Amino acid sequence: MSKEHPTAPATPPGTIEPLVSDYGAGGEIHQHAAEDSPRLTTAQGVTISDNQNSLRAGAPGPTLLEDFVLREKIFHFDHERIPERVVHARGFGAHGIFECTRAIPEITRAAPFQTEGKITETFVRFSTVAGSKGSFDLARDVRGFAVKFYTDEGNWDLVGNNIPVFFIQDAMKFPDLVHAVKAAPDRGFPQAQSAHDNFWDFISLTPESMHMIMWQMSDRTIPRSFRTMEGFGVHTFRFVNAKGESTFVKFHWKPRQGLQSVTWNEAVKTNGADPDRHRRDLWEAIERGDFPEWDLGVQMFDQAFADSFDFDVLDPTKLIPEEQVPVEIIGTLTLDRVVDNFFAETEQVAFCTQNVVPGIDFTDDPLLQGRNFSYLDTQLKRLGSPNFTKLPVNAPRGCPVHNFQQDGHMQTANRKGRVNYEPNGWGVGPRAHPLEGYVSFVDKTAGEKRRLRPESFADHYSQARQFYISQTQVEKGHIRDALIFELSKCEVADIRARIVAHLLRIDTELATAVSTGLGLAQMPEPVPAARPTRQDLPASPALSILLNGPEDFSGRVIGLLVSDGADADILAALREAAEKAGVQVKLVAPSIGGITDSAGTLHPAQEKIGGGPSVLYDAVAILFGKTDKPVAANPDAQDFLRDAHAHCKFIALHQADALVEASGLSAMLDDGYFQIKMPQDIAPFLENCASLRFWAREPTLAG
Ligand code: HDE
Repeated sequence: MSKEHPTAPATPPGTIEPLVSDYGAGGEIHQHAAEDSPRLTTAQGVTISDNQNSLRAGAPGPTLLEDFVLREKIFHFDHERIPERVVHARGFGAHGIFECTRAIPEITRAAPFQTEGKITETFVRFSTVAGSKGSFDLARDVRGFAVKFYTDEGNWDLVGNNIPVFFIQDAMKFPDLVHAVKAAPDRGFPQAQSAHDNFWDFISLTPESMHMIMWQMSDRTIPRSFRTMEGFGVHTFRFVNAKGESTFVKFHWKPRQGLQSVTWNEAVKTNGADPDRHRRDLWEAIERGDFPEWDLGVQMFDQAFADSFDFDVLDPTKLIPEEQVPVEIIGTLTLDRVVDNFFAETEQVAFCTQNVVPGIDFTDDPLLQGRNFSYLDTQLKRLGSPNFTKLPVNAPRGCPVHNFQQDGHMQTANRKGRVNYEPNGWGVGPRAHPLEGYVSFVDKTAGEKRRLRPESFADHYSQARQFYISQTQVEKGHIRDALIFELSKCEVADIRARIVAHLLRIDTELATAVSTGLGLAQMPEPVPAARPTRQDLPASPALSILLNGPEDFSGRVIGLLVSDGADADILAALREAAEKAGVQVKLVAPSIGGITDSAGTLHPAQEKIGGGPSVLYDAVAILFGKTDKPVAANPDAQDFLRDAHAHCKFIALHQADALVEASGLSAMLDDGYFQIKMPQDIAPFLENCASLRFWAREPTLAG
């Protein structure tokens, strides 16, 4: 254990010996450390005698400039912050391992895919895009899904998102896109949202964004958890084998937990109830050993397919439907370790799309090419020195690093000796290796030097339509509602109309519904389009969240609202059945001290009513004692039930009639409700929970 940074004791805070304080003769406080505790020191290693009082000339008297202990402590504190990421500022990281489940050496020589069973260490950072570091987790926003593979042949960063396409086709537009979505420069708001004029103004003038907009307005941007979302490399990359032959590849992360999102109303309320919802969820899952897993899938294709495909595979606003090129699983990522220190790891991790290893190469996707400049550049600004590659979270692990790069701010690894150049006649130092080294795929390029956008990038609406028609009715309704919500936040009526003019190119029914929802005075003309929208592209079920949900209810949480006298047998049976199913039960009670059940057993609560609203749970159960009237009158208890109802959750009830009535729901009980009369009634409730929501209720909520 380092003397400088002792790790926290294992003993819980309440049992730690308090430091003894007393007033000395001069009125100053002395603190006596326990003899065996490590000494508190300055950064220079000098033991500090008093960490509570600055050096003063008398009492009261001026503080002395001479007090180097005080000055050093405050100086360091003053410099604790580094610039937050210009996008993806709010993120959460975890360590994991990648296991190759299908070796593909004939296709790529990339180290992680050479042998079945091969393990590669990884670090993953999930993020929102638009909000600042201190914003809330459930913003309607794209999520970053960045993975660093510490391979045997160097670091490979697959810096992806949870949506397989992007807003723009050329890096040139990125600063404008980001300026438009982030807080307006004059007022500094709104924070972490796209529901404002600048964003929609930009979008309305950027037809290529319409495919991404369909995804962004879908529930993909309000995931239930980082654990329940997909990840995508977005661009077409190249796999390159030992012979130098290339295969195009698109990367997919498929969550073994199944896809799951929340509803918009739930997201808004969750941001108040627990702004750290997603990071807490990931932390808790890993800490309890319920390690989240994703399969790595690849869509592989050759130039002949690229030439025959309806769209340009280098256009990042397009995807290749899985039904057309199957996603082949080649490995599994398991997140099994939380970070030791948020700053050192999550904050200082530096992903760069240019970090590739032999076997992985770029394509001419103009967005990818621009990113390759941006990431290295931004890390220098953020981390302050080109030596950020030496930070433990960024340093390669599976291979040595030898080069003649030297000096610079915060250098910690200079070579010894006089030789710092290559080639040198001293016979010292590393040399390049033409066979083992990274060789770019040999590609012919020719063309006029011009600022241009290829013709093949010109169809902006066909895949937007394809995404829309691939959704279930419920999901289509959510896209419509999201558009109405967001555009209703735009003060300029013309912006609303301009978006509807784009929607007309995608789906008339959607455009009409949005126009009605916005109360547009008249339907605008469709925007002029470079290409007509193709009506013949088939629906792709892989694009729906609801068609790709979990197989069971494991990894989910039931919120159990209880009161004193709750039936002991039912409570025990629910807990037992849930545990068997890998489901957590969290008790929400009138007081955090808990309740006493009908058998007289005390059950401590995890939340007090109000602190644990039902938005935090995947399903709810209400288990009251015989005298539940006072709890039924509690507005927070009523919100608990009303929200669970409004969010289409499955609800189990035992002796909860008074609450149902007080919540105004007596006439609304449907097949998503389960009356628990005896312990045996729990099984059907839990079985139904696997489908996550009782969507049949949704139409009854309208108005
Ligand atoms: Fe990024 N992006 N990006 N981006 N991006 C950054 O790098 C950029 C794009 C993505 O958890 C920045 O370290 C440009 C697409 C993720 O640390 C910056 C363009 C995709 C993360 C940057 C794009 C992404 C970033 C800010 C258009 C999905 C967070 C801080 C040409 C495939 C990584 C940083 C983390 C972060 C630039 C577009 C994903 C400024 C110029 C497309 C997941 O370098």
